[in-house]
Formats: sequence, C-alpha cells, structure tokens
Amino acid sequence: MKGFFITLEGPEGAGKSTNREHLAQRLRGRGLEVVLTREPGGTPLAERIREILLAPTDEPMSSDAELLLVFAARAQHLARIIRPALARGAVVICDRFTDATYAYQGGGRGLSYQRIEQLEHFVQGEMRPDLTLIFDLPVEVGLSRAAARGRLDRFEQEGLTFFESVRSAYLERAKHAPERYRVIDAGRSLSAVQQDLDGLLPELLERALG
Ligand code: T5A
Repeated sequence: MKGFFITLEGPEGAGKSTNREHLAQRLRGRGLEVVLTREPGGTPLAERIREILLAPTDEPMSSDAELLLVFAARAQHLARIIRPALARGAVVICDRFTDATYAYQGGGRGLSYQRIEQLEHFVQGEMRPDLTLIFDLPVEVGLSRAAARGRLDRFEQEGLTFFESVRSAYLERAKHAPERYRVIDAGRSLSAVQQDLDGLLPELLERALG
C-alpha cells in the first residue's frame, strides 16, 4: 500500500503550522495514520541543518551553500521519515518541501530552476508530493504575523521584494500544475481558512484511501 504525501506551502506567516494540526486531526478522525513533519528538519540531524539555515550570521551564506544545505536536510528527512512512512501507507503532512526551494532559492535568491530541478531529481528521483496546499496571502500580512512572534530568523530578515518574488514563484508553480496544487486564501480569518480545508477533505480522503 502506498501512502499519501501532502505538502503545505506559502510565504512567511501564512498559517501552515497552525493549519497542519487541523488537517491532521481531521484525517486521524477518519482512522488514518498521519505523520506530521516539517522542512527544513524532521529528523534530529536535519533539524541541526535547519538551525544553520535559520540562524542569522555575520558571515553571509552563499545562495549555493543554502541550496545544498536545504537538499542535504531533505535527503536525510526522506530516508529516515518520509519514505518509510509512505511505504507503510501513512498520510504524510509536511510543512514545506521542494516547492519552498523553488520559491525561496529560485524566486527569492534568483538561482536557476534548472539547477534546482537537477538536485530535486538527484535527491528525490521521481518522487513528488501527491497534493500541495499553498497558503497564499499578501506578503505584508504574513510578515506582520511572523514579526508579532518575536525575533526574526535569517529568512524573515529579507526585504519585501524578496518575499514578493517568493509569493509569485509559488503562484506560478500552482498555475502550471493545477491538478497537484490547491491555492487557499490565507489572508482571511482562521475559521474561514479551516472551512476551506474541511471542504477539501472529501477529495483528499478519496485520493488518500484510493
Ligand atoms: N526554506 C524552507 C527555504 O528557503 N527553502 C526550503 O526548501 C525550505 C523547506 C523556515 C524557513 O526556511 C525557508 C523558508 C522559511 O523562511 P518555516 O519554519 O516553515 O520555514 O518558516 P515560516 O514560514 O517562517 O513559518 P511560520 O511559522 O512563520 O509560518 P506559518 O507556519 O505559515 O504560520 P503559523 O501557523 O506559525 O502562523 C503565524 C502566526 O499567525 C497566526 C498564528 O497564530 C501565528 O501567530 N495566524 C493567523 N492569524 C490570523 N488569521 C489567520 N488566518 C492566521 N493563521 C495563522
């Protein structure tokens, strides 16, 4: 039995972490095994790489180093958590995955999509998420939500232009593969967003169980 792989994406402060719990609860309520995880991170070793990626540093990190660290963490995460969970038939909900690399390292940093594709193929082979939910919202709204939580990480210290590019890259990807992506308007109240998620459940269950 093959599991079902859902990824949650979007710019900063879009509500991914808040809503992944909601989604997991709904799916568990239907008797499914749900593995909740995140990137960068998801295993002790990959979480150490996350710390390196997020910590503000005096030495600027080169965009290539950033890209390779993201994929190093992903390789570990896939080997230890995601692939085994899918192999035993679980639903995996991952807070960010390779679409974030296209959006942040591609859109934001300006690295070529072709290079990202090469690494994607190297690390994942043919493996791609079954469904990707993009929590979309105006950049300023997301950043102010993130800022309200306190100290900003290395990515959150970027300027508006960077995050506008990140947002556009996500929406562009969704436009080109509408069968895999669902874009959710995350600028509304939490209850409105969760109503949308609940509306997706029948399709999601059908696909996860099918
Ligand atoms: N990264 C990651 C890359 O550059 N390349 C990659 O390949 C990958 C995988 C860390 C960083 O790594 C980068 C991108 C990121 O900058 P992350 O931990 O997912 O990734 O970082 P963030 O996006 O910064 O996570 P956030 O926690 O900021 O955003 P979330 O999870 O989308 O938002 P959440 O749920 O924590 O909500 C933020 C706040 O808003 C409130 C919540 O209560 C919370 O306080 N909120 C709402 N308020 C009002 N209305 C709503 N609808 C709300 N929804 C949530």
